[in-house]
Amino acid sequence: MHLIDPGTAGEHVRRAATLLQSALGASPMAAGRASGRVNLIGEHTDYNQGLCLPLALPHATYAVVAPRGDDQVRAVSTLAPGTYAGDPATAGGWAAYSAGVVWALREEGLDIPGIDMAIASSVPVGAGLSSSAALSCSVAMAIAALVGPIDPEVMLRATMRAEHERAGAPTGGMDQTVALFATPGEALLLDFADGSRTPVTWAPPGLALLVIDTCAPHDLADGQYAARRAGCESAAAALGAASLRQVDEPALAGAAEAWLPLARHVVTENRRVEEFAQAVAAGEWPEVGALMTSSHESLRDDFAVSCDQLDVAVQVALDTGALGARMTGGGFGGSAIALLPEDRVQPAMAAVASAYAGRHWREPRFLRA
Ligand code: GAF
Repeated sequence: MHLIDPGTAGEHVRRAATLLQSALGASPMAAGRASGRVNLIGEHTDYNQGLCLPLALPHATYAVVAPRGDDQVRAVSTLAPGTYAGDPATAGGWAAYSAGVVWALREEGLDIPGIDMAIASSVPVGAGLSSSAALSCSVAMAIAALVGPIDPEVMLRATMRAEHERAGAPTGGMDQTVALFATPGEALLLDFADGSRTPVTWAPPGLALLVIDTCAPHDLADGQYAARRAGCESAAAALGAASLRQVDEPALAGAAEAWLPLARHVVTENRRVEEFAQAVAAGEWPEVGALMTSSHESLRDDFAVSCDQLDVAVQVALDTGALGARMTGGGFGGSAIALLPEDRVQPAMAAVASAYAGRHWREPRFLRA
């Protein structure tokens, strides 16, 4: 049982550069970096014009690139076997998030040459910590370093298009936004109604944010995520609102339709994000923890995106002294976060590992945000 180390930028860039040379025979000309994230609170709100508060991890993905003489892309990664080679307009799977970014930047009207690229990362893959956005944004950053500055808003649109149109995951933009706009360790209060991005100081004294990767499989392109998004859109339409951001709690009173639990989660979650930001600013850490736990209950009971591994991680962390705990990210597997006194971190890790072993689940992994 150990904590996943973010490593250093130098070490990851060297590994990627060595791979570029050995697998593709190319010399790196530029590099880019983008962070993974945990979301402190505000889940499944981004595509409802709502509020969320992600925190950029020290764990990051690094891309190194070299220009080619044609318009093709080749991509290799220390995390995936094989090489993607071909027209970036047809890239799928993990290549949607690497080669697909070249396609998307061209769609945005930029003149991007063919690219050879290699990737290294310390963001655990499939853990709900935004490894996909860290990948696509590191590629966009490396290409910007190669061809000259690219407007970050164009990079945001392009990385989102790669995910929507090449990978087929209709996500909301939180992950790419934090990857492109937050520095490591920085939390950003994102408002998807007015587009504002407000830095929030996250430094709970004497407390640690433990990330528990349940290692339960998680896939945002498998239809469950899209179904929740469509359900929210139906709820807003039935309520005569442009999005659930325009809906308040009294407006839900008396509703009995099937979409009610989805709408109730989104509407109450937006309120929890506001209360959480106020509690952080006031240093009211027990309240911060309580809001995290309420968010988890809402995601479990109303939005139905939790799973047994997440629920057990949250409960065991709370039983071990966490002020609060919740699933983070899209759900259906992935990771939970727990706000713990420093001296409860090791006991919580041991207790979660033992609870998982007792249920014959895959061994969880841990990192610190
Ligand atoms: C995933 C998506 F990529 C985000 O856009 C967001 O909707 C999140 O799930 C849930 O809050 O990470």
